[in-house]
Amino acid sequence: MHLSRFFMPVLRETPKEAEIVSHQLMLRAGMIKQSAAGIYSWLPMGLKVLQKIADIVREEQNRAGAIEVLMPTIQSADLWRESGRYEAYGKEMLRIEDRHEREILFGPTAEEVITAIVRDSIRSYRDLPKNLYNIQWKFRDEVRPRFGVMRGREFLMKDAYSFDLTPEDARRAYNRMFVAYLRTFARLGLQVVPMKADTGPIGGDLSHEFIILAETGESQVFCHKDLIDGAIPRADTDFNGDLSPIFEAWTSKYAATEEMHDAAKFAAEVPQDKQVSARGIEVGHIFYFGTKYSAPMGCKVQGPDGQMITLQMGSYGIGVSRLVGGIIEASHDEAGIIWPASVAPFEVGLVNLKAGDAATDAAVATLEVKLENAGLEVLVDDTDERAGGKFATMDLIGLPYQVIVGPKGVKTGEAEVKCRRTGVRETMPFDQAVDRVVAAIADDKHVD
Ligand code: 5CA
Repeated sequence: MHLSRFFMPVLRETPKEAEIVSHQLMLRAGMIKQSAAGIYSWLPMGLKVLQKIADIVREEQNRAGAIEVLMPTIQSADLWRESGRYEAYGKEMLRIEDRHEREILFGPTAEEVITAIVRDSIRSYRDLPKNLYNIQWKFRDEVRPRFGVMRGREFLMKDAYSFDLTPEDARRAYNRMFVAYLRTFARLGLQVVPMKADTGPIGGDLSHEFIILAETGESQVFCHKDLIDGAIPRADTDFNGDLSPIFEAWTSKYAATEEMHDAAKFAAEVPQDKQVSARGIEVGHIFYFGTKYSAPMGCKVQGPDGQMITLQMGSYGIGVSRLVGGIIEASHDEAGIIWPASVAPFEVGLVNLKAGDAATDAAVATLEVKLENAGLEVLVDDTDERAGGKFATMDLIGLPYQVIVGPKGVKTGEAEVKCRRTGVRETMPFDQAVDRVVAAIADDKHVD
């Protein structure tokens, strides 16, 4: 992609309305544009990141055995009356009336929709277990939408729903999602701690929030320090096997959100030098709630000995659009964003320091082809802005590597390679620059 033809409306000034750094940087890097309070358009740079995050979430859901569906954004009020949640959900639900004066709503979550699907299509215990997920826009009429995409009103969520015959099977389903989440967040370049959490309007009594520790987090959290870089399960983990040792390893040490925090227990269980009390951003939340929806909605199947059994359910959310802001909160410096390679909108920024100079243009074109043939996504800065402005823009948008080519280097056949994260710059022959960047990106993306 050539910057001169792309659409990346960067801002030089920090917008006053943005309180936290991720919101400021997303606006400055031309990733999003607010359309109404808590509602955003995703511009190309933002959309690319959002899609890459969704793809990683999808891969790890599939690996764990979940199956993708796509449910509507608009749901019927009657369905929510079946579970008894229509009145209870309160003002966060956007209630709409259609032309026939039928009550509909913009879904804030999808337990009712999925429970009706499974109720009407699964008859026998032989069809279980099932875990169905979708990545779909949700709407919650938050009292105080703020921090850009971190607390929006319209936001993209991955929501998965598990259906099992027994509570023991449901616990296994819970563990599969728990492990999938550890892998998902690690691949997104995040250190995330699962913490005992309150279940709120979703319900149930077993629940974990997956939390990024960051100063701008909306909630106070408490945990054992060792959990901050705990062991990430490998890709070849057997999701049909017993995952409880992994669950135990991560949950035997203290970790709780403010609502679940027990100060006396924290003091007793965690040595003082291991006590972490910090702000956190919730990027995922998993729930086991048994028959809360399946019982009132009549979601049951025929069991092995013929009688009807009400299904055990859990639900598992990831804030896909919130993660865009969350990753920036966790990874930036004073010059701008520092994308982990796995979600970077482009992997390399190729800077032409003298666009219009035939020899420099030719060298840049050759490098572009070589990098793209190696499988990398390249953003070529072919504009006629001055060098200082180009460097500032590249640092702001945070691509993991920059390859800088000017007339001097062209004479000696050399380019400068800059690693955005470390800031280290090195001059080397063109081919070596390509090899260096290709190897470094592969290395950055690698998670066992
Ligand atoms: N049905 C369950 C699980 S699928 C559920 O809705 N869970 S939730 O309420 O915890 O939401 C799941 C995730 O969506 C949260 O962990 C959070 O990352 C994200 N999320 C929730 N509200 C917002 C919001 N207003 N803006 C952006 N992301 C949000």
